[in-house]
Amino acid sequence: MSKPFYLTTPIYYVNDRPHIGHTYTTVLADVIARFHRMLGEDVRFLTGTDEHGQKVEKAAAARGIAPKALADEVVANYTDLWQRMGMTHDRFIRTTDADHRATVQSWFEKLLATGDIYKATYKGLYSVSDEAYVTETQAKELQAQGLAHQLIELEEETYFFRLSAYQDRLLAFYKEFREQERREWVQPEFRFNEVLRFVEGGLQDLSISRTSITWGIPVPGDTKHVVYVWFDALLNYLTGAETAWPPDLQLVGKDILRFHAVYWPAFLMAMGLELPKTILAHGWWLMGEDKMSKSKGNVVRPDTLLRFGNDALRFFFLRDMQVGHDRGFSFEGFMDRLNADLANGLGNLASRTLSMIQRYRDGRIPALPAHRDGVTRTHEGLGRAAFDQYLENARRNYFNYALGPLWDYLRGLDGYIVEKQPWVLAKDPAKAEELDAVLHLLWQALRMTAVLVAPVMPGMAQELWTQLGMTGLVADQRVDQITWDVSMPERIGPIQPLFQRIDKEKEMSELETSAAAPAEAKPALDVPELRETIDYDTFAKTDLRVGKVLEAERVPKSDKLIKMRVDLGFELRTIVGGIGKAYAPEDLVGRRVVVVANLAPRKLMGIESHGMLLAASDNAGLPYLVAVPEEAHPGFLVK
Ligand code: ME8
Repeated sequence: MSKPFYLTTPIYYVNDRPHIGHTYTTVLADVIARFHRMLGEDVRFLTGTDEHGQKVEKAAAARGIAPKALADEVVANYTDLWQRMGMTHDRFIRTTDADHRATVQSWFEKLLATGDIYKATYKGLYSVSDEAYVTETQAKELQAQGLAHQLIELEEETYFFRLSAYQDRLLAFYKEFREQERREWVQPEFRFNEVLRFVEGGLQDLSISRTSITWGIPVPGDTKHVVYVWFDALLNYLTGAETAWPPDLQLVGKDILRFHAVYWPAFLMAMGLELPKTILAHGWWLMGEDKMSKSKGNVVRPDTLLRFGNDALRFFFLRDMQVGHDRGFSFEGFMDRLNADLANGLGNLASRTLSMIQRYRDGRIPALPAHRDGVTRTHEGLGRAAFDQYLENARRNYFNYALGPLWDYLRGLDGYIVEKQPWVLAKDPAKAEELDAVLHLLWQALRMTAVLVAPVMPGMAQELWTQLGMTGLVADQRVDQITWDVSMPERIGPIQPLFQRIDKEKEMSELETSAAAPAEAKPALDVPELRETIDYDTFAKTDLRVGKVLEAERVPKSDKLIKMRVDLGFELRTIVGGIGKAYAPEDLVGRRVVVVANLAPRKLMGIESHGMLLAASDNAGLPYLVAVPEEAHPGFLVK
């Protein structure tokens, strides 16, 4: 038996909850996993979390909790989200899992024995955010970008991996792959070129242990050292492989391509293991010009978008992102895409087709008539071409190029309906065969579309499948064996709209959370008048404090009020704030706020609120909480 198709995502750091960047990678992996299952393959799909290292140690220290406690908390966020989104991974691996620790320690020992790992002293600049030493050139670049504070000077005794010894073998491998297999080992092509240039620029040995931190897997026999987080992290793909080695496809963001396309294959060469077949590096979801990141405070959380449905989010991700390139995110673009392609587009075509079959044929699906005219045959041909193109591009993981032509084809069918005017044909008994041909073609096209899009929109595809009158699971179909002449059910199923049109204006006004649509929603400010002048003493009577939100929940029956437990350093308070239209409770937990601490308590919907949060407010009255840097502790006075 052939080995399973082995597919991996990066393992995510547990210093932050998932945002749509992480969600995108995992969705893409899940779509590919489902697609390969529908090709009849056995699939192993691995995802998980990267829990060791300085980044996580620091994030935990900032919260005043143990790294493992932070990891457990964030992992619960990930596993809960993946479960709600119906992800089909076979294992969620954590680098704190015992079997992973064993993998890392045993390979460390073996490579030490072969001389691929050796011990020496290292001095250099280290980037905390990248968890990596930087070269002088890289340090200069970071300084030029005003990011010098991320660099620290480290001198330590360290274990090195003999990366320099693999430069030629790596280059030979890349070249041979290109020439012999005529494929991209790194997808897309231009990213492969970046990797080649990097390796041609020369490789230095890589420090793979740390003495500056304790949160990591101890180096066997030398426990002053912990294993470098990237050596630890990359080996997760070995721990989680079971019988599926080597990986057929490894998905990564472009930010971590170097680790996967240079260090990782070098480690594997040293281990004498087979290399992955393909590394796919996708681009970033941007907010404006910037990468979405917690430190920039511009992240969009998946739950904000999941309100429109899991399938809708998956479709948007796959359809809008050209794999390999960056893409700016906007709520407006998100809603436009769903309205155009799912409410109109597929949704409209399905409801028109099904209701015509209902109305003109009493729900019975017409068989393929012997005589079809040129127009109908043309659309049959266009359909075959779009379906073939879909399969070809999906096999290469380029779903945007699969979905685009398919949706062009569906749009063409709208034109076909207009041209054929079934409502006119229905009035003329002599045109019955022509009407049958139209209805049959539309039904067939929708049935095949349901199969093709099932990996992308599992729920909606199944819904469509059932409405078309098909039985069983669409996911059990072979996506590469869809044919025109299937044995058809007699009747269609009950009809329901596939996707509700989104009321964009209403949503835009409701969605303006801190993360939402920064550039789009700039209300023309109608600046309130300046209030009367006061002296300092009057101002100083207001006791403003830094607080930290520990818990937050909506007040039942109110869309505005959120009840919070806030740590003021010297005491815990219950504060009810009217910020529920702009903030979700889960976005508030952990957040620092400014509290008017000496405001007399008052009751809001029966709950005593002791204090008030400072927030700016726009014309529509939407609040924008005043931000406080993470370094400011609860209890600090604001003046
Ligand atoms: O790098 N757009 O973890 P991480 C698209 N632990 N994708 C994005 C994104 C964005 N704006 N932001 C993040 C790590 N991602 C390491 C990986 S693997 C052995 C160790 C996605 O939590 C993208 O896939 O920083 C990126 O590679 C990954 O999240 C980084 O997640």
